[in-house]
Amino acid sequence: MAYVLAGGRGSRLKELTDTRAKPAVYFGGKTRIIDFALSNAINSGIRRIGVATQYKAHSLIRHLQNGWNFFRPGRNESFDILPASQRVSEDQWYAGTADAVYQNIEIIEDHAPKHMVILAGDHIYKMDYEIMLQSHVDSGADVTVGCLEVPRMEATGFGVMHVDESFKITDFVEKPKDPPAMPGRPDTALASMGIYVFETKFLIDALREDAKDPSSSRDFGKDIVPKIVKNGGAYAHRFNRSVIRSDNEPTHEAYWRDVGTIDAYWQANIDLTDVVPPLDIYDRNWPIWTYAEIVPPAKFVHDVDGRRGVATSSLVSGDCIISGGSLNRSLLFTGVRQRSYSQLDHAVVLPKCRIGRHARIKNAILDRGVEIPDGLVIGEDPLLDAKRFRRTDQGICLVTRPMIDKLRLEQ
Ligand code: ADQ
Ligand code: ADP
Repeated sequence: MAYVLAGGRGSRLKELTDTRAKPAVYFGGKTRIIDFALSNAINSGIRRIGVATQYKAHSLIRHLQNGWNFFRPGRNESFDILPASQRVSEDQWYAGTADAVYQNIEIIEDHAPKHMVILAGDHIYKMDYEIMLQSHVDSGADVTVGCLEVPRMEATGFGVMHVDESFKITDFVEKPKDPPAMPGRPDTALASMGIYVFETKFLIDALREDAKDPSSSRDFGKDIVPKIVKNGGAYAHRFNRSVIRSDNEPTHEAYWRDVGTIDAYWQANIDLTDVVPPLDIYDRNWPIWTYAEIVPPAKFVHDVDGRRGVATSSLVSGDCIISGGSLNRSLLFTGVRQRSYSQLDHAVVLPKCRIGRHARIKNAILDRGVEIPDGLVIGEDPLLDAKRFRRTDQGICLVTRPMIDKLRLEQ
């Protein structure tokens, strides 16, 4: 059984997570972030899935009900959406990630899976969990922690570990200020991906034990995993470093992104417009499942001179109409309308946005349903942008509906 933790706040994504949890944030043109973990589970052959939700869960739950409701109990399949504060007591939310599993122990016992794969619902990657499960069985570990190498200075936000030659974890620190390096590699640290494999019985015993400890914060990374490391039962599983792309070109860097900040989110989306992107979403052997509305094709209409109405190096989803506008290195989600003489450059445009005539937008993220007034310019005047929108130090502007409403009132 896969158990997906999807309750985090994702507060570093600022206004993008004002109305939706991070796992429900749109990514890659047609999908949402959580679709990656769920698709990995499906593609790995897992047919029992639970999703623990908490903050701002409405958009997420609606997405799960629309798109992930195809499991058949009669074939030993199940899909449980498990919102916080509704089962054990009315006012008790999930204290931490371990508590989000602990509060649903009865549901897990009901399904009686032999193993549990605990996943995070907020990372972009493609991974075969069966290989990790096999390595868990082979090593006889109590817990197997998915891990990858990251630059040491970026490891402060992760669980960081040391392993011996057999990949047994000898040391684990959650979010260290000064992350320990890998032996002989001063600039690299081995970071936890926040995904774990347990035998179910072991996991339930560990959760019940942890629940008795009043000093515990009920978190996998802070409490459960460090205790098992102390007892010598934790092993690391290195995320596959060489993957074969759909065009049979092997790539050697395993793609995994947290997309936890506006800059990282913008970059990971824009990366998809590369000639050969590091993340292949066209791989028919590893489809990313999602809920997709039934929509007509994208349409391109040229302007009177016949020069505009074009997209270059861009991804354009269904139901978009580019009528006399142009876009380059941009990604349009479903149902965007872009009108004459407007220009998009390095723009991530979420569903149902409208781009008015003569608007020019560069290095920006437009949240769902934003209507850009005729002639608005974004990405050319840093001071003005910072006043009107959420502008990052790297110069990326996040634009939301309330920001545009405010702008209209002022003008
Ligand atoms: P963090 O990144 O801090 O560390 P955390 O906030 O614990 O992750 O969230 C992990 C996952 O659980 C996320 O998918 C989040 O949405 C979800 N979640 C958080 N709180 C929840 C709650 N109360 N109820 C339900 N779901 C919840 C973890 C590990 C680190 C590891 C990183 C990798 O602790 O060791 O390095 O993930 O990103
Ligand atoms: P602009 O103001 O940028 O010129 P419009 O929105 O008036 O753009 O649309 C121009 C052309 O785009 C229309 O004449 C039509 O061919 C096409 N178009 C616009 N909206 C639709 C629609 N809803 N369905 C089909 N085609 C459309």
